[in-house]
Amino acid sequence: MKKIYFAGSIRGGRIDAELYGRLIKHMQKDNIVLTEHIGSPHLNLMEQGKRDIDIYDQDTAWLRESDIVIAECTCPSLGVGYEMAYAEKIGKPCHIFYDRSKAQLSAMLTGNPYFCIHPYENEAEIYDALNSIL
Ligand code: 6IA
Repeated sequence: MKKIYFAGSIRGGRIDAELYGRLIKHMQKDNIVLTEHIGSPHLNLMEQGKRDIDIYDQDTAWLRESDIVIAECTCPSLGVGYEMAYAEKIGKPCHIFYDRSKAQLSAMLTGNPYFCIHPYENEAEIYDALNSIL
């Protein structure tokens, strides 16, 4: 049972929110996902009233608490990019998934051998990879 920090786009765009939800559900079968709100369809409403400083403090605390960081990076997000660099800085294992038919990942991630990058073409490949990682 691992504590997982799952990262996915919020203000960068919610086009893949349903995918995040399915991935989180899958990982929650045998693990704890600290960031399960990332998959919520009601995030816009939930976001109201939360101060950015509190979001930052909570998320960086969760990053430090986590055993592993998993990111879905098909939809580009500055926040997710920041979290990847933060995870590297504190030495957390970091796995990055993206749909190679829809996106080109930043060279700042693909060019850094620290990250385990998983380009995929269909969703089933993500579950196979997650099963062997976790
Ligand atoms: O730049 P972005 O907003 O796309 O950054 C997304 C990333 O930053 C995610 O991986 C999150 O971990 C983190 N993040 C950004 N906004 C929030 C947030 N908003 N809550 C938690 N993490 C966030 C409030 C929603 C909440 C009340 C459910």
